Amino acid sequence: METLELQAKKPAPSKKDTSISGSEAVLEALLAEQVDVIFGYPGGAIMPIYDALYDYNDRLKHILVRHEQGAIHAAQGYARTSGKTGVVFATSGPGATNLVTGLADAMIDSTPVVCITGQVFAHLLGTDAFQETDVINITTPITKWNYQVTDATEIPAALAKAFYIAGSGRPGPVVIDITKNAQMQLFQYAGYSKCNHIRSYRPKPIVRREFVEQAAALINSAKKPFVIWGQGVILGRAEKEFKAFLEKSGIPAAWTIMGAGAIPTDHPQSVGMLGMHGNYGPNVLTNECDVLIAIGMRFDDRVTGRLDKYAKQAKVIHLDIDPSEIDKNVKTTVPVWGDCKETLPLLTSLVEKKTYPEWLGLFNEYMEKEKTKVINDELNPKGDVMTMGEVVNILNRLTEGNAIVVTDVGQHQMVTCRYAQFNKSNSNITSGGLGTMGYGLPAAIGAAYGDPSRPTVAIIGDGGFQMTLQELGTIMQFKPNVKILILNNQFLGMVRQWQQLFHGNRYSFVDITSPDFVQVAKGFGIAGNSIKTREELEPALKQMLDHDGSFLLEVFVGKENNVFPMVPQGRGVAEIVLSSDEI
Ligand SMILES: Cc1ncc(C[n+]2csc(CCOP(=O)(O)OP(=O)(O)O)c2C)c(N)n1
Repeated sequence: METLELQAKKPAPSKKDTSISGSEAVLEALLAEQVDVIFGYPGGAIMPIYDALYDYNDRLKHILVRHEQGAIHAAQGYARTSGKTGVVFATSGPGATNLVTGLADAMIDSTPVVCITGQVFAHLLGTDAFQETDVINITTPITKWNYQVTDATEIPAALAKAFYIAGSGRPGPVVIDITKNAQMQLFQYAGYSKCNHIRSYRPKPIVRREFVEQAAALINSAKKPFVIWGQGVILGRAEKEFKAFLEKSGIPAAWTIMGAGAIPTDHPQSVGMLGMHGNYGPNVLTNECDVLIAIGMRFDDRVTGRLDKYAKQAKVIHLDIDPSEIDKNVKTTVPVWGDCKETLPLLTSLVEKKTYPEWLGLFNEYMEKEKTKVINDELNPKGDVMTMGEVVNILNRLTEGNAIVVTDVGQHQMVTCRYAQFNKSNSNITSGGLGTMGYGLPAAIGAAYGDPSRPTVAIIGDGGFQMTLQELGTIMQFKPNVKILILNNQFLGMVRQWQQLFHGNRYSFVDITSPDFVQVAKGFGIAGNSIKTREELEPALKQMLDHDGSFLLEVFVGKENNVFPMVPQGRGVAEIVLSSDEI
């Protein structure tokens, strides 16, 4: 046992000695993978890696977060705006378990993240050692791959695999758990080779041309085809290919929350957002199309509503890189396995150039109805009370739709996704699948590192902000430029909405008291402002955007405003309602 401890002391290397420690091998791997930022938090079981980092500080930027959940959400935000893999360091035990929410979030939203966790000495594994947790078993269902390293010689290959698996095919999170002895162990280092192949792992299924041909034939014979797209288009970097397909085929297209921004929101064929709080037309007309073409989306229940009432009349074409998504929720007529960057151009070459003026017109008619009943009042409210929609609308104007918009979870998230203008891809950063409150602030920090060329605006509720506001400390110390916009309705708004609509107005623990957020920000050296009136809104948003550095703006909005339209839980998409009277 002592020998393991003694290995920490590295003997003076002889000239030909190519030995390095496991910790150095970790950092060499990160350099070879061109990692430019690590989000992390140190502790006992990862101290050798942090010790080595001391000498790599000029080449690897490390952001010390205030909680490991902040580290992984930041890495997720970074991955989503940069298109690269986010990297996290955390210690064993509580450090590693604090990553669990983020891992689950990254898993369900297909976000590439590599988490390196320290672990107790190999000889202590299974002894309930101090800060020992079985990270591998805990994280197995919420990682694309995880692996425990107990011998330093394995580190280069394990990390090469980790980066390959996290970023290839359908991306996802990977955990590499490294015991302390392996971090300290010296070994003969033969360099780092990137991994681009693993036997038994096929990240991209082989495209079957006959399926693409069948899909094209179905599309060419359709009268009312309808495209629904998701994040797969963005993850596949297939925005151009997608636009070319849409513009040749002339088919109206709607997006899932995760797909927002793959083409500009105001594209003439973009007919709105799908799902529980999506637009009226795309939801209703899902049940009227004759061919439904799903691209890089996974038929989440928030998108489909009741499955036995979902698009039963339609033939379904599903393009997906992950064959396990085919027929998972919705029975597919033609499965088009493959990376949509490859399958879309093939499909485009086979579809006829068409337009569907009447069919597209129907979406526009439905949009007019939604405008009259919902959108106009949300964007231009008559009373004095501010709405979330008008805040987002003015923000669109001021940023000209070019901002990175990060949201937390709740009403503000739905309103933002409905009304934000996205001109660029990788702009809508949100926790779609897991719906993790507390995601917004740390994800915005990472998003700002991932793409510092654009303003990052984090739109967060008064509830969710209080879940991870300690990350203001990270902003204070490392100064990423993050504009924080708190839409304060003084309630846990989304839960309150459900209690009002479906639980007979019985408001049970949704009334949340907040601190003076501007004072809190001030405590962290961050400037701020808080406003309650419409006259102040535009100047305050300008002040926030023009401020040199991070800024917190709190806007008080209507306490009991609801988000509509809504597909009430348990109903079909065509049963979407425009107001509470229809429930
Ligand atoms: C970690 C976590 N806990 C609980 C929830 C359930 N939940 C979903 S939305 C919501 C209310 C959010 O309130 P707030 O942050 O104030 O945003 P608002 O809905 O008012 O915009 C809650 C509690 C969640 N999504 N995540």
